[in-house]
Amino acid sequence: MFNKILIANRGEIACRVIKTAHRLGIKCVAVYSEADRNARHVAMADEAFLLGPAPSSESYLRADRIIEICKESGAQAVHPGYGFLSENTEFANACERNGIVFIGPPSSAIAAMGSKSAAKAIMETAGVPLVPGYHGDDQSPDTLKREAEKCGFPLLLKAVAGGGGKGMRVVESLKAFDEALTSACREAKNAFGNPNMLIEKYLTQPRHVEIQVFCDSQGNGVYLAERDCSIQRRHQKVIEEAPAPGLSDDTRRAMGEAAVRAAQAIDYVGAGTVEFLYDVDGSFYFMEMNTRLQVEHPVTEMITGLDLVEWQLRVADGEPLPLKQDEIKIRGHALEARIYAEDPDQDFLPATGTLRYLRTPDESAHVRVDTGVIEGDEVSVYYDPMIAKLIVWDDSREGAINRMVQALEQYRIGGLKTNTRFLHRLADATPFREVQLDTGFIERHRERLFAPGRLDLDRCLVSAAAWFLELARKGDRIRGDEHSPFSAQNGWRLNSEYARPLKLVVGDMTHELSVRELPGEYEITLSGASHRVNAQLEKDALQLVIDGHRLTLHGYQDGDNLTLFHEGDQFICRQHRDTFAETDQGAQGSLSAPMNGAVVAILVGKGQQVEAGQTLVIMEAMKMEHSIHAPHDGIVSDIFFTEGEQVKEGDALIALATDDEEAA
Ligand code: MV4
Repeated sequence: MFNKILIANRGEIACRVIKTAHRLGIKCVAVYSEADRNARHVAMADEAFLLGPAPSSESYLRADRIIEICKESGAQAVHPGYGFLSENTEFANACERNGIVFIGPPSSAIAAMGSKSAAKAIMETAGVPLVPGYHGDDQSPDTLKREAEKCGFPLLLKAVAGGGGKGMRVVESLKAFDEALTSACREAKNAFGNPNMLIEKYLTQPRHVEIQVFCDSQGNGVYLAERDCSIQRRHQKVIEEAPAPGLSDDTRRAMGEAAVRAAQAIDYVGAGTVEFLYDVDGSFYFMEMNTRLQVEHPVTEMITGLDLVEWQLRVADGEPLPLKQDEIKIRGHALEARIYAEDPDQDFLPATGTLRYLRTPDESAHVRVDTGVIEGDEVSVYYDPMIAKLIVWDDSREGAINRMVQALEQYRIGGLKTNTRFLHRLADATPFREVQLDTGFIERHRERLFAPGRLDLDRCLVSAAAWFLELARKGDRIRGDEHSPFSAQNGWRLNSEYARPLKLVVGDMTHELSVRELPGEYEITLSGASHRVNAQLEKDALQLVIDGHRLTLHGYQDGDNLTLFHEGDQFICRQHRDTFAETDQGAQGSLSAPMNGAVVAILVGKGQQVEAGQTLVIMEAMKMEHSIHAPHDGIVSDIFFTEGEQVKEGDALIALATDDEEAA
């Protein structure tokens, strides 16, 4: 077995690989960018080397530098994780040329799966079911049209060089085919440098079911059950589970054996995933094969009890597979939720900032947290804004769902927006519990998933008031804490026989409460109702009894601001201090950057007349583009940045004068 490996990745997967490697007594070399100097994976490794500046192209994608560091550190093998160089054939070849073991498949296998049509040809030979359609080399419009007629409508045009949902187009009828083909080819040529198309019968409600396969260098191959990854948003997986609900043993076996045939058809070695479209009638069709360890591999580990990274290390070191097919058993059900720094209420705009407050659920045989961050870390613009993967297991799917709902309630993050409430809503949704799964789930249940918070406003206000009151009681006022609601500015004092006002601001609403301190409890009055409240604040936990109902809330206070966490939701408020003069933060009429990032395109010029909704600027952050639109008709009166410049959240980008302002 290796005595030292290099992990050519960052974040949770780097930490996860290090954990298994250390358990096997293998030393770990980490690599990091300047933005990751203090990252968890650097701290966990035995040694670490700086790659370069933050941008991936100057750090985690620098194959040459990584090879150099392997030589310098004496690492015998490289684990690429997922993303970055994990499916880069040149890197895999460079490792082989330099006598470094690439912990993954042969580069020939990676290359074979690189083209959709080539992959389908291989699968056809291997007897893997394909969606009815056409994937030939003859790309003449007449041939494609003839094949489209044979296939029938609706059909999907898919770019041969596309993937992950890019370069797909639904064609509803023969009449629409010519124009759709022309436009799809043009898009594919621009996006992938290859206009070639394949045609597939369009499945209207497919599920995404994928098989975990493992092959060793002695020609053995097994499947480790399947995962259902149908809950996706814009081709990003949100919640994954294993096994796929409702999949029969016969279908599991047929799908698994087809997946192993697919892998062995390309002389596969290592961990791989064969993705299938699973149709409502129980049939399944090859979609694509991923030649890396997937993000969602932990759900397979939870139901099989196996460590897939350990298998990767053993197989890469030339060992045979640890188990034969009939020794692989699955038990129970597992779910994984991907916790992201993003704002579901702003179309999942990536969030950046500092994890000022971070509390994770207690880990156990039922709950696992794979994360690359700790409290105080920055979530930067340079990389995927994943905070953690939350994985749960129980004897049944229902039990696992309940574990997930509970664990999400215990996952508390303060300091930046996250998707935990969205995940909680999704996991707890009746249609999800009732296995109404398909790739259109999120869109179909948009209403329920994105509805405003359901917390009882008055109870939250009373709880927040109790928090601030307890803060005072604990003597913060003695330290003259200027954030205390009892500081000199508003003359609020405890131990007074009179009721005193306490104002809390929620959004743009100011709520007036009045508080009277009674022996051992408070009387808090708002909206004409009085509540007897006993409260104890210990660190971030508030023990409350409100009118006899005892509960515990957790909170994160940042100066005047308080976030209370309850039942997977958050209640955010600010204590109102009379002396606090709100100022207009933004320059009048200016459009500011919604997050840290780079200006990639300025689509207007100074003095130009624009219309409401017109795209003015395009920014890039976390590998995603964000358009900034004109909020109203007007004239561009100033532009504050040039293309390519980095901007910070809140920076004014463009000044837009309304026509009458301009006329004045
Ligand atoms: C399809 C399909 C329906 N019919 N192919 C999307 C990404 C790429 N992996 C293939 N995808 C699809 N191919 C046929 N013939 C629907 C999808 C699809 C999808 C598939 C899996 C998971 C999520 C998806 C979201 C949208 C569309």
